[in-house]
Amino acid sequence: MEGGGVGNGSGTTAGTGGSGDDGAVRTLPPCCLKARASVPENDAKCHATVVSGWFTESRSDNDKADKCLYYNNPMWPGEVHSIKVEKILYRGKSPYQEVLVFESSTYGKVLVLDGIVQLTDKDECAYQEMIAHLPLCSIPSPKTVLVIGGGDGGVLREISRHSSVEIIDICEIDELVINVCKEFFPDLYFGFQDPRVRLHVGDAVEFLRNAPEGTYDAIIVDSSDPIGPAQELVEKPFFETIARALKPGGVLCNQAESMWLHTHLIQDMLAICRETFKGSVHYASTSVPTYPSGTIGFLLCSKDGHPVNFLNPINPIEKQEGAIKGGREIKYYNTEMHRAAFVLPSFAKRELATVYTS
Ligand code: JA2
Repeated sequence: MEGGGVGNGSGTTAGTGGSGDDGAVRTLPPCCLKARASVPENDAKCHATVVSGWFTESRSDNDKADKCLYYNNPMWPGEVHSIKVEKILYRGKSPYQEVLVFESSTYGKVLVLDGIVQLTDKDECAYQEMIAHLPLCSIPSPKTVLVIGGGDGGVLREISRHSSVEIIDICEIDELVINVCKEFFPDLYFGFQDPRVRLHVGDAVEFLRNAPEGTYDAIIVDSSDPIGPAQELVEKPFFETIARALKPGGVLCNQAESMWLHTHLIQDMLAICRETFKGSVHYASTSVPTYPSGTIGFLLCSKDGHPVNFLNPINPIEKQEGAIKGGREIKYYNTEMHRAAFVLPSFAKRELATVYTS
């Protein structure tokens, strides 16, 4: 499948700074991307390309594509993923990233940022519903919610099913993502039409720094992979600003990659969150066929205050008056899926055990 991939060269060691206080320099595992992502040669090759009717994630630019070389993404080395294209609908570039939208043969419309699939019509429900309802169904009556990223609007759509919610702030850095989703993904952009939504276009770190302490009941970090604009969003200072902005007993749900591909990254994030959040910290996952390895996870954290038992939702979606919003039924989430999301296979249990709380 893969020939000479991007990022298989040098530059694989760096101080992660992440979980340890010892300042030790250690070898980055293949999934820990930042050192590799910053190699300009790699950046230059990470472009979305459609060749012979197929989109391939992080394929090389056109001249290399002619030679049928596939350049793998440093976050999932040794594999590439392709989706059959019916029609390219949009290609553009913002100051932050390349944006591509195409109609696929089997997954409906697909949104791609910097060569990486972000969502498809067919399976977006499994991601958006879980990232929103896992935190919001775990606390009694969420009122103030912040979404970081999420410029497609899907997470807003799901939050708006919760009638207790009064304010939904969203901080998305890239206005082009919002505008493109408005045009091509009306079922997601629909989320922006809720009058409780307040849109802030800008940098999340700065937004959080300016947020008064103890503002939010829940913060949802719907970020793309930590290469490019989302790089800072897996680091300790970011989690500290999140914790500061949460109310006592407030919760964080953070996109946390795949247990098949990114154990080291998940371990680092779990360790940082255990230091930062004094309540509970858990990893949950959901099944998204168009993401590499077909699964993606979330970190669920609570600030000290009222204890939060994420594993047993006390604010069930079935009791939400506004749960069926705009006639759109919930497709994926239910209370059983909520509980099941925290059940880990044995290998992941073992690998996360060193940093896991039960
Ligand atoms: N996709 C997004 C987003 C925020 C704004 C726009 C698109 C995602 N968050 C999730 C991406 C997961 C990628 C897995 N490889």
